[in-house]
Amino acid sequence: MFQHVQPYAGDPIFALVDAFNADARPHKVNLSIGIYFDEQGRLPVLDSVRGAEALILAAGGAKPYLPMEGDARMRTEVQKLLLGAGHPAIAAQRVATIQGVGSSGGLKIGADFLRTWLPDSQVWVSDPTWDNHRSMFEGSGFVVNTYPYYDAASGGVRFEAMLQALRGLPARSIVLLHACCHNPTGVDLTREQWQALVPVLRERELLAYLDLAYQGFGDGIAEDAYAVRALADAGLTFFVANSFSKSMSVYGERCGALTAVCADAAEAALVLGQLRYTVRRVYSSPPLHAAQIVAHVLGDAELRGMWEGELAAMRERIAAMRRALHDRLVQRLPGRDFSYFLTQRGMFSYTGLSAAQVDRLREEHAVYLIRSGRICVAGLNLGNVERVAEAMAAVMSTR
Ligand code: KET
Repeated sequence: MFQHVQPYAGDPIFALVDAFNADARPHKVNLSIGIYFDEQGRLPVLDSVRGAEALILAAGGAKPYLPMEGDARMRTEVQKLLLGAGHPAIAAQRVATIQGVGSSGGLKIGADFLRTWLPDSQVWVSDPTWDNHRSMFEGSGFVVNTYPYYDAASGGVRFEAMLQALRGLPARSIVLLHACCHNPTGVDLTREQWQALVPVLRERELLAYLDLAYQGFGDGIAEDAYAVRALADAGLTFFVANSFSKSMSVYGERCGALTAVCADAAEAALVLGQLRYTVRRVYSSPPLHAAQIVAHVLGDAELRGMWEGELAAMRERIAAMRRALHDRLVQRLPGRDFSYFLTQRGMFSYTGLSAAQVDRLREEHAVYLIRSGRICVAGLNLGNVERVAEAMAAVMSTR
């Protein structure tokens, strides 16, 4: 029956984590997967999340099904977090949100919905992007193309080439955009560039699909939602999948959502209906615990304040690690430009290391990163940054 099934080579990110876990060298360093580790190298449990879980337990712990679209309080809080409380799009009821199974679940439900309702469209992702974007949209039956994004020469965005590519797309093309903290490069559009993108999206009738997986890890909660708010302010119709995996350190709980900002309330109701139906056909309804955590952390004033402080601390520690790695590399390899570590945003940095250099880092130095040269800066701490800088300098100086 299944002898024709093709072997699965494994996911490059998860496979690297497995290899790291199996590595017996005590000095090994994990800079692979996008997970925030604290200064002690531990996966933190936030006090705000512990507080939410205490409230959930105290409430008695009944476990009913959630509706297909998820928990109402969670969905309302997500809209306020993305758009800002009191955004006119929310008041106009032109925003439809479903709870996801992580942001991946939201992305995928959105992809299935779009495949049904925009069957002639193709998808365009940044070059490069998170590998799973392509897999997910191809899995939904889309042809996935790339638009120019990262400029290796300058370490910036090829913005003119990007705009030109988008200007040439057919109407209703789906354009996947990283709202902040671009994965894998750490290089984001500026506010001016987002504003320059808006008329192109509108005039070419493109559907922006924002991925907001790292809200709060760039410059702040509201700051990192700039793109979402800019598109909503401009009256565009667009999708945004957002994640709490990183921002609340709740990876395995699968906390996330999908939001469609629509033209008006009637359209939002239609979209919500079909998103619910898509959910019903795939996994029926989302996880209860995830919804309750997010609803409490965002909605209870005390927990919210606590969370904002904890998120700021994570953001600041990552920024400090960027500086620490930068300074140590500059010391070791004077004359080279490492300023990209300081200007890139979020958990990731694109180091420019070749796949061969990445292999040497892993094999000779027990430093694990993705073969694209992406490092997860949140895996650095004061106990390992020296060693990582030394190892990087060693492989960089023998190109
Ligand atoms: N979008 C982006 C851009 C992203 O980097 C991730 C995860 C997700 C969505 C999925 O998040 P979640 O809400 O947990 O479903 N990225 C890291 C982990 C992974 O590959 O799954 C990573 O790039 O390492």
